[in-house]
Amino acid sequence: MQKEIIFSGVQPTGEIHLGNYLGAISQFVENQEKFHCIYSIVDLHAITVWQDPNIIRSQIYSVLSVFLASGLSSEKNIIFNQSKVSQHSELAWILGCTARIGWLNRMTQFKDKAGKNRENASVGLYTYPILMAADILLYKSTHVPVGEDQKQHLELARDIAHKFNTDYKTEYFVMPEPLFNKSTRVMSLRDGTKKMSKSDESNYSRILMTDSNDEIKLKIKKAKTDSMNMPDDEKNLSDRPEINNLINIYSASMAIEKKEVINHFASKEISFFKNELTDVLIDIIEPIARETIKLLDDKNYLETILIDGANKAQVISNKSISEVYEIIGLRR
Ligand code: AQP
Repeated sequence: MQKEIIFSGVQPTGEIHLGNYLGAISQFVENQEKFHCIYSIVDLHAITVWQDPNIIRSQIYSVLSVFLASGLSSEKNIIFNQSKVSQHSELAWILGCTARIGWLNRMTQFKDKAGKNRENASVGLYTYPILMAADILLYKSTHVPVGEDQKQHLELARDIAHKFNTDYKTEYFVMPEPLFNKSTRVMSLRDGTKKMSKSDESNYSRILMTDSNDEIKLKIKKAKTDSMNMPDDEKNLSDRPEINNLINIYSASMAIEKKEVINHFASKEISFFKNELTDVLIDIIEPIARETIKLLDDKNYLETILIDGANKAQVISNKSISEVYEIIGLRR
């Protein structure tokens, strides 16, 4: 195995959107050339919020199809769904005995996701970062791609690894380092202050990686903006979150600097910019959508990929979990 190992996951909580693609999957594709990568469809994380048993399986297949259609190789990487590898849950229990309640109480994502109805949130949502630590540490991952919202969870994984190593006088767990994404956070097309999300009620808030060209056109046309023309300076964007978001999407999609986008469209009408943005998005999404839809037609093939990935993941995770049991004085 190569020295540097990446672990990252995507929850099958809905259809993959442009935010998931620009913020995660396109980076996964780049990373597969440089690292040994383990990409998991983290279904056990997904059920921390209720998921319909009748659709979660098809959502797993749909995430996998977008992975493959975007260029992720099942040969170069280990790709599987988390529930197929029970060592994730086993290690999460052990690490849950290392993590401290005070540490979990500081996790801001739980506070955001549970909202005002905290007493009614699942215990799984609260202990989610421990399962994430297990995902990472099980494979001795050296790097974890993180956006702003996952930084705190990675820090927690490092704290858990450090405490485990100290408690058991070992250097067993590797300290995972963050790998910061280049691209910006993609925001909702209906509200530029809210993240584009699979679970947003409005279909018009997100562009799916399986949207048709007409749907992309319509969603960009309907995307909320203001009545001014395009800005000619980045400073003028501070109170225009929706236009700022569309410019960020253009910049990330074209892999060019934001400044360049602003200069190119300075003072032009928003409708002109929207048309250009639509073309850019269609160029990226059309081939991925076509391939995704084709792959979704062959569930046996998709299942084979997941089983094969899980077998490879188990070779590593089985060894790790046995070693961990040995360290804590138990035997499997
Ligand atoms: N809007 C976004 N912009 C950039 N990156 C994003 N990611 C998610 N939304 C955006 C990145 O996609 C990866 C997979 O995310 P996830 O499925 O694990 O969970 P999430 O961040 O909670 O994604 P969603 O789409 O918002 O799902 P729901 O609605 O279920 O919560 C991660 O790397 C994430 O940073």
